[in-house]
Amino acid sequence: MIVTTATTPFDDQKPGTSGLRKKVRVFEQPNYAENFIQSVFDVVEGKQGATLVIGGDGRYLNRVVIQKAIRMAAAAGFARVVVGQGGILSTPAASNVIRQRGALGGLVLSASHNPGGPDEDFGIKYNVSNGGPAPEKVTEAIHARTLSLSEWHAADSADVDLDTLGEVTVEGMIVEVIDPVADYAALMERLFDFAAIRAAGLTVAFDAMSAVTGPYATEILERRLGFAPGTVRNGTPLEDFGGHHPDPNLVHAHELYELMMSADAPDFGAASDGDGDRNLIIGRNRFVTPSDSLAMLAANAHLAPGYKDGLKGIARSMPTSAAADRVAEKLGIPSYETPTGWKFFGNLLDAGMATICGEESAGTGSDHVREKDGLWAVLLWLNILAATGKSVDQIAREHWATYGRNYYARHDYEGVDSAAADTLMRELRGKLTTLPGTSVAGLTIAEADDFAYEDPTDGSVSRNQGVRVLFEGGSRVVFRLSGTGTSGATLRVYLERYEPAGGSVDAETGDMLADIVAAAEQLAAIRQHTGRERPDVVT
Ligand code: VG1
Ligand code: CO
Repeated sequence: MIVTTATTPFDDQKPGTSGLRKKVRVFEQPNYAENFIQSVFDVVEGKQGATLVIGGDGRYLNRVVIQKAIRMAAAAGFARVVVGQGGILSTPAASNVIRQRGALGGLVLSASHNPGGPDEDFGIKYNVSNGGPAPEKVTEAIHARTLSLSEWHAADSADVDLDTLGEVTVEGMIVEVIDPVADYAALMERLFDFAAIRAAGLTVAFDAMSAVTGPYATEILERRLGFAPGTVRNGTPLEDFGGHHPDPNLVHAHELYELMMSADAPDFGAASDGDGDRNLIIGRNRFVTPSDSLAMLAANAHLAPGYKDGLKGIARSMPTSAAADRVAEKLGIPSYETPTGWKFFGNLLDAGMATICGEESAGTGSDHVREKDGLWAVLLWLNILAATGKSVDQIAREHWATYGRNYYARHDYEGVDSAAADTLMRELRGKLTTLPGTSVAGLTIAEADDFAYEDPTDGSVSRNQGVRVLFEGGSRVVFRLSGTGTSGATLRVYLERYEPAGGSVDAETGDMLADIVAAAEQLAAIRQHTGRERPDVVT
């Protein structure tokens, strides 16, 4: 039986950079998850007879919300729900299942790199039929629907056993519980030369951060590629990620970093985030920034079977360093600069305009799915190391000798008072037109703007995507507020300095960025607005 429940709207269900993310306590309010899911189903057309994919990163509330979503999908007219065993699907694996199954879309339950547990974060994101996050026009329609919702519908059925593979029926709808790893691992075997990686004799440390990539990495790295047992660390997904932030950066993955800088370092180290779409790459004694990793992967991708015919184009988000642009230029292919968030890459990938995409926030991916993909980046790196016989350090040094180096860092100020953060951004925006030609901290400002993007495939325009101040000589600072946080505001300050080939390409990042850090402080009065002496996280 389908039951209709009366509800009233919540005024805080606007999806951010990557879906709706809130504290678990917020999601636990009566009707909260149901209202959002109903709004998604009300906006999405073509549900009758269609397939919906559901899975998440295994965090606290994952199973509860999956059961709700299944009952509501049955009421919405879907013919089939495909769900990962145990409720598990990494974000890239969910994207792959949507594509492979010709599904109408999917619900990806995750708050990604945010911590999990009863007092931490949860999230729901809707992905469309290409496997990618819903574009802005869809998320805007979902938000509009949340504001007028008055009822939601669900089958009056018992919980589905998510741990047993196979099919059951809920109110006439088939629920198929699948192995979350198999299709994804098969895709990776098609893209990369597993035999060459196996034969290369590399040693690897992969930190799954007690999050969703554990089962994927164990299957692919330890079973299929034959790396030693123990290669995958923290490989069991936990509802609270062991109390840590599953964020693969130098702060939260510091144990891996210390290992990779030590005398016992293996050849290659990597980590992924809560939902498996990010990657941190550290070679023996060589950290690679995500922006550099994107550029180095693009420059060498042709060495992997899946990319042997070359790339059609490279896309990066605006705050990501311009290192990848130089590779595109050398390859004679177009480069694209998009707003932050993977949803802006989908159209370029669908149109065959870009093959590889990336973000400074440790996200890299390609047209094999429509999400960023942490293990994909790890495997492409391993394929490149195997094909060249070079170390990560050698690849990095040779890259900088050819292209020059984009020194890069991001400074995050977390949990800042929202009103103060808004004032900081408003004041910055207010003076943009007066900045060009002036000097700050010894740097001359060439241009300053608020980034806007016009999608070349459909002409849609996204404004106010971050304040950029470009200095003469190619350095810059970018300011924007995070769209994934769940309490207060997070100010992100992105710092970049270009050093041409033949220049100081082997210096300390902190030294090379010192004047830009000083300029950022003067431009935005960060101390005055936030009361902070220094950033909480430097990546
Ligand atoms: C952050 C990153 C952005 C990324 C987004 C989702 O967004 O900066 O590059 O796409 O997280 O990644 P924001 O708005 O907080 O800066 V994930 O792995 O959290 O899905
Ligand atoms: Co993520």
